[in-house]
Amino acid sequence: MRRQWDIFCTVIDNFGDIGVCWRLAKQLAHEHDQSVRLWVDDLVSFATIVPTVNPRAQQQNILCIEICYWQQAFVEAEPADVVIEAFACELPEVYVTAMLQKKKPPIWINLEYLSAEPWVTQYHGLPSPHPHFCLTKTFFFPGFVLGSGGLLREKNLLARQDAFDQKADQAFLQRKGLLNRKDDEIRISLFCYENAPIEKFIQVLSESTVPVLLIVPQGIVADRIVALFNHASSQINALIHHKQLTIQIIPFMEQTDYDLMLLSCDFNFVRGEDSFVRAQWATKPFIWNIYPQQEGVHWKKLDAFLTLYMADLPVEAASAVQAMWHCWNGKYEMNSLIWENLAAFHRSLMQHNKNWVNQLLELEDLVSNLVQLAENRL
Ligand code: TRH
Repeated sequence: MRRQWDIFCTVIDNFGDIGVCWRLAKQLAHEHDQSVRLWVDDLVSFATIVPTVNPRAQQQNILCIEICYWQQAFVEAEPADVVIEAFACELPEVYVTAMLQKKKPPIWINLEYLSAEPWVTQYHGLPSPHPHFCLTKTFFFPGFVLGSGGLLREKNLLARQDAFDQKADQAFLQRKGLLNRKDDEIRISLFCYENAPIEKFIQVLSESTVPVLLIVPQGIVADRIVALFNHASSQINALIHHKQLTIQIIPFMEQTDYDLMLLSCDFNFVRGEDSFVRAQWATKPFIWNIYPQQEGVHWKKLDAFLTLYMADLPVEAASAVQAMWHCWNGKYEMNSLIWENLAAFHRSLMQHNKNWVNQLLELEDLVSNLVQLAENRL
């Protein structure tokens, strides 16, 4: 049944919050024929990953989704049938009051951050009554196992990935101005936080026995790399050559193109939540830079994922993956051996990732689960 959905998204920092909400909005509208309104408090960040977004428009329609600028002074709006509060962003007071005034209060869902920790299945779907009003929020936890809310995955994801053959890859490289492939080259996309051992890794890559192309989107990390080489040219589109390593700094891509880049590269360094999930669908070996949290609580999250992901991985490959991920997140110092050990398992990791994806495909996708949950309660 066609329902009205309101998705509320605050951009805390970076692009993950809006990245997730945008995928969610598109899937709800295009695959489940739902009427979607997306409230975002930072249209500039949104326009960085979706350039058709006009950062100055209070209200606009893109791909059949109504996008509204969520201002501090919230304009009154009729609440939808289902309200998604993404990542515990707080709903505007006037909106909550309007929810109360509806004959049938909306289904209110708090979409939480993704985690592989075992407690997720216990908390997924739990109700939380509002302390003052007669409204109940439901906690929705994405995850990698049965009993969690699942992962964002479009219905045509696999077909689109299959269609990305050599010819499509070539066309993609040309369209984005990326360098052509060299024989035996290793192609790496690098998207990470500042806490990753970037300079050390660059040193390691430059000593590689085969040519390496490192593709880096513009930003603080790219700035650091440019500074490392005292490179004179402008940061965006800079090409830096050092021994076996070529670094190409590129403009930040539109989200749909970023997904293609993950398919195009041999290794993907990803971070946060959304690029981390997309790298898994791409099936190329990936290295996760987890969003650092206070008191190191992110380590539990990282190791919980490794435990699940590596359950069927032979021990040598598993320890190569773990060593690289731990180094990349700052547990030990990075060195060539760590990287070479991991790179040596490229082929077996490709196979492992296909199996991992097949395991994930057995779960219902996040948006189908969300629609189901809402329908059950409406
Ligand atoms: O930007 P992030 O660091 O976002 C993070 C996480 O969501 C984290 O959990 C949250 O707490 C924090 O923000 C506030 O990394 P993430 O999640 O991978 O999101 C990046 C988005 O940017 C993703 O949708 C992919 C997109 N992207 C592009 O569209 N083009 C690009 O060139 C690149 C590199 C990324």
